[in-house]
Amino acid sequence: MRIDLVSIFPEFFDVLDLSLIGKAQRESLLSLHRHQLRDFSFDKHRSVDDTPTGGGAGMVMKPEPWALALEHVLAQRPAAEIATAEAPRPILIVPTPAGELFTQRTAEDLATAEHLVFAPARFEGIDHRLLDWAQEDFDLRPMSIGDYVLNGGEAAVVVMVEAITRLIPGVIGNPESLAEESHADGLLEYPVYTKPARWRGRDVPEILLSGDHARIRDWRAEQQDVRTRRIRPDLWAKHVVAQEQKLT
Ligand code: 6GU
Repeated sequence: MRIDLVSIFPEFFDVLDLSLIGKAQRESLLSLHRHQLRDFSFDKHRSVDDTPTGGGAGMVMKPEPWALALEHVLAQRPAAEIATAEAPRPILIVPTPAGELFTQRTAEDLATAEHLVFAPARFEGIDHRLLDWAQEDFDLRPMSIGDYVLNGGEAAVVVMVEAITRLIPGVIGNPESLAEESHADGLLEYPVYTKPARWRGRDVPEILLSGDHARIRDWRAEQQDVRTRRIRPDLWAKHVVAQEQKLT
């Protein structure tokens, strides 16, 4: 997978060189390319923002530096990837609290893509005409990571890139851990324990020491249900509907 990150703070993405995502890059499972948006602004101050047309608070990102940066990204693609009729278009993810909610399902879907481009904005957002323009060459996906406001899209990009890339085959050492974690099956994960069996007067649930794998599996499933009902009634309601649909 190729990922391009365009931002006025490309250093923000240095964290993606750490740990498993860094290793995935060194193993060529993933290639990350950072771009400084200001390199595509050609006025004296390399400015990328201007006042909002129609008035109002804050500043709006100008469309032209974004268009030049995205054209640069398109031109950099290896020849084999450049759109022949069947080749999939790059997906352009624009982080915004006004976007579609990014979930584990979104991450699973995007993990199969060849080429993702992230365009995190600062200020009040990007001139809307840029988004119309970009649809000629990209599959446009405005995305929010939750119902709260960040100062800019960069932190959201780090979240999305981590959630997506860990699903690329080979990035996580033990793929079984992906199947068992929270949200994989629409429920929260069961509680986990390690040695010693008694720690500061607290015991591991006895069943986990029983060696009875069928009962352990049932206990864990029940813990998932109990937790999800209590902590995330919204997820539980969806789960119940999905189970009913499976039965009919
Ligand atoms: Cl994707 N961007 C910004 N700026 N704020 C957000 C967000 C994204 N998702 C939730 N809040």
